[in-house]
Amino acid sequence: MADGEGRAPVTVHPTHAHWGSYQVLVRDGTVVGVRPDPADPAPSPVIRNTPVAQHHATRVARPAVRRRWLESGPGPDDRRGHPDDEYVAVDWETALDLLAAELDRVRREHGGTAVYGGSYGWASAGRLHHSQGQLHRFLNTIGGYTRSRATYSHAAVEVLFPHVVGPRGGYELLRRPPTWRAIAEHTDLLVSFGGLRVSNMWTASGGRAAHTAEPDLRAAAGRGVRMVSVSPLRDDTPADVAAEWLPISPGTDTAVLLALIHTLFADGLADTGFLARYTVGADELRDYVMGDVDGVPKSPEWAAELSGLPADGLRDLARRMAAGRTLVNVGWSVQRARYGEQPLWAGLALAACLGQIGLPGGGFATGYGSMGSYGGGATPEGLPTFPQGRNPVDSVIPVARVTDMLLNPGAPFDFDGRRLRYPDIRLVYWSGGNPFHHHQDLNRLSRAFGRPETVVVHETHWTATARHADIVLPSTTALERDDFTAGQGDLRLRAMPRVVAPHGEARDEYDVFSELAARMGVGAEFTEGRTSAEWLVHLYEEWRGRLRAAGTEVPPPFEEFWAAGSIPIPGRVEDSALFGDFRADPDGCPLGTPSGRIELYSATIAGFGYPDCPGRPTWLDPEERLGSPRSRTWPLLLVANQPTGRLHSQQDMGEHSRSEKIADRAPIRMHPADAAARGLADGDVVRVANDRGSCLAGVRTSTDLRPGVVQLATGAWFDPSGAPGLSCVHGNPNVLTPDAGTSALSHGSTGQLALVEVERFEGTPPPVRVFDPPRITPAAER
Ligand SMILES: Nc1nc2c(c(=O)[nH]1)N[C@H]1C(S)=C(S)[C@@H](COP(=O)(O)OP(=O)(O)OC[C@H]3O[C@@H](n4cnc5c(=O)[nH]c(N)nc54)[C@H](O)[C@@H]3O)O[C@H]1N2
Ligand SMILES: Nc1nc2c(c(=O)[nH]1)N[C@H]1C(S)=C(S)[C@@H](COP(=O)(O)OP(=O)(O)OC[C@H]3O[C@@H](n4cnc5c(=O)[nH]c(N)nc54)[C@H](O)[C@@H]3O)O[C@H]1N2
Ligand SMILES: [Mo]
Repeated sequence: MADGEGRAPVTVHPTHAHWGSYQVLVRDGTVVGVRPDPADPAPSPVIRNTPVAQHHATRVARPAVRRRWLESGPGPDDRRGHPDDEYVAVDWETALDLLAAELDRVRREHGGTAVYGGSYGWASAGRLHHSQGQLHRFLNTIGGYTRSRATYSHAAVEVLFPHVVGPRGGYELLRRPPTWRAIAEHTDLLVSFGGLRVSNMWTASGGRAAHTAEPDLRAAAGRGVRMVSVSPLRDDTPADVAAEWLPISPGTDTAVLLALIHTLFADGLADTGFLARYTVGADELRDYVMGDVDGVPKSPEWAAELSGLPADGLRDLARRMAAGRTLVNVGWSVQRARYGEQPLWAGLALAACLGQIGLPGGGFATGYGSMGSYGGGATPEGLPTFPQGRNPVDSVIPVARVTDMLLNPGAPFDFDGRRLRYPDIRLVYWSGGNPFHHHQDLNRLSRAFGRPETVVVHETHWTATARHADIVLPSTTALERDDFTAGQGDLRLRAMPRVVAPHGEARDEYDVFSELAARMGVGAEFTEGRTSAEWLVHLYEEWRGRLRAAGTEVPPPFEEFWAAGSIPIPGRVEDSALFGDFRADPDGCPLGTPSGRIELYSATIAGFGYPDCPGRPTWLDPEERLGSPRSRTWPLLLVANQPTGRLHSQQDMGEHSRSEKIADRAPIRMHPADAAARGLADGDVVRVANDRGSCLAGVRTSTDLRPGVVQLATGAWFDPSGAPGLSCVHGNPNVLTPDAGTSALSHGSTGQLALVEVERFEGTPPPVRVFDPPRITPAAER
């Protein structure tokens, strides 16, 4: 109905994102507001970002080509990403002709290996229009590409655990841990390294029909589960839930875990029966922990020096862990640091010494508090999935080695027992990710992006990554197309009907790739003759067929699902024990490790001979920690964790995200004592710096941090438009973080921790310019 002023009526539309299901209010084709889904028990405030982001000036409205590339042709160019660089708007025909010809040139002259199509990133929810799936299928169809392996989230989990609990065990650790309800029922003590961060549980890949994790966490606490939060930030776990806060010095979890093991052995509390029956390497572990190997007992006193946690408290904690049903959780953040494999392996070893692996609500897990889906059940029969085809090119890098790859073509490197070489990349293709959000040492990444001959980016918005591209193609947002979504372990499959018309000339990736494929002579292979509407039905029906074959309850036909808006996902399971079958019958259900058991010592890993990842859990002293030699120059330890204002860098211009900023800058939290020592107060604009770069940020003091630790979450759009010597005026912590892998085993990202110094910024801070679009000339004026 029109309102009294004769304006068009507001309509209400359900939609679904990685941050949850919600309703979008639309008037006259414009998103004017949002409302939480009335059925969501714990909606995320992040939904408030959508109205501004959907129609923001930084939306990519038309295809655009960098003027220098257009005029000089492909080639290395150090000016990529320069804030004053200029683009020329072109029509779709021109853009697609240029791109098809360039892709064809590169594949003919250099082969598919020369195309980097890893394109890591979260993009938007949706089973069909998921950017990576679209791009990978397209690149496979035209001859293949260099791909990336594993994730920024938990690469060390993905590479280490197949060695120590077997491939299936590694998969189940991520996908089928005890549910929150099993914890409520069975667990006495949940000790979480990295806390149980409620804002992180807003998020799940593909979203979740309802935010169940926080209510389930509170219910578990209400039923008497005691929670110990080992973390530099008090508010990583809600105050009413955390029984105790152990304010650990970041980067020292392995020392603490080894000390807990030390106490179990020293007090005769280690479950030697379990160790003998279910593990190999317990003697090696014991000798190392007790100091027989290097003369250093890994005692609570030893760990207290490193971690800043009192030795008596650690000893007491180990005894309490042995006294009841205990679940050890190592959050993903803890492995996103140098030697990140070690706290995972040490956490598993601690749980093995407690002898509770395979018991309901006990043992080891990795991911509570990191993702809303973790502990929310599993969907073992899978979800409808867009097929990506086969990549004929056998060229791969660990995902976080992208800068190394671009800077060092041909250089050898070690990775999970293999010796590989970096390919010589001529064309970088990104769709649905923002490396200038997610990668470390952004100044180095920016130099690396100067090396390829061509950079192609599909984006909804003019991110810093789009501003490093030669060809930028405008993508629809999830609100502008028909799709459906569900996350791992989700409760319901949910339709995502289009809410508004595409912005400007934005197109669905599927349509763009269909046209490119046609130009390159493989149109029919890419589309298989289907429109995107037909693909939706096809994916759904194929999934139905799979469920039918598995003997699971069969969901209704597509039309019924689409009309209903959502349907329950059949075949969900809610487990209470991980490794329960192995515990019941270790010989009949061995793990897929060489020994068939849990490997506390791995001859395979030892055989790789990596100094940064030996054959058993080991304390290796990282550079980026308080008290290290490097900390004499850069005395504060920055925690660069996930933002509360948004998902990563997405919708950073939105209302909720901007409401957290201080003087337009990302907030940096500091202990009042650290602020006072530098003459700083709340609201001050500061320069955060180390030898890799510097950024501006706004001070917020808080006693919720361990002194010496400062916190600047990720996701402020990288803005290099300030004065020389200032890498980012907006507050992106990745100008400060180290571009080093966890180890040669998994090469995971180490973006969580970086030593820095903080000082007042004198004078008027340069304005944030990244929320203005770049300079774009209409084609006619070229
Ligand atoms: N320092 C530090 N760095 C970190 C981390 C950390 O802990 N510390 N965490 C890391 C982790 S765990 C992760 S997962 C990464 C996340 O890094 P990313 O996943 O790269 O971050 P996003 O901001 O989600 O990037 C997604 C991009 O896709 C775009 N997009 C959305 N929908 C579409 C679409 O339909 N089509 C196209 N073409 N584009 C679309 C968005 O505009 C956005 O720019 O960051 C990592 N970086
Ligand atoms: N709102 C929101 N939710 C998200 C995301 C988002 O961008 N926004 N991103 C999602 C993604 S892709 C992922 S992978 C997950 C990541 O999930 P996590 O990796 O668990 O998340 P973080 O927020 O990076 O880290 C959690 C906490 O670990 C603590 N920590 C840091 N270093 C150490 C350490 O050395 N030792 C200990 N004990 N604690 C430490 C920090 O205080 C930090 O707040 O989050 C997901 N959830
Ligand atoms: Mo992640």
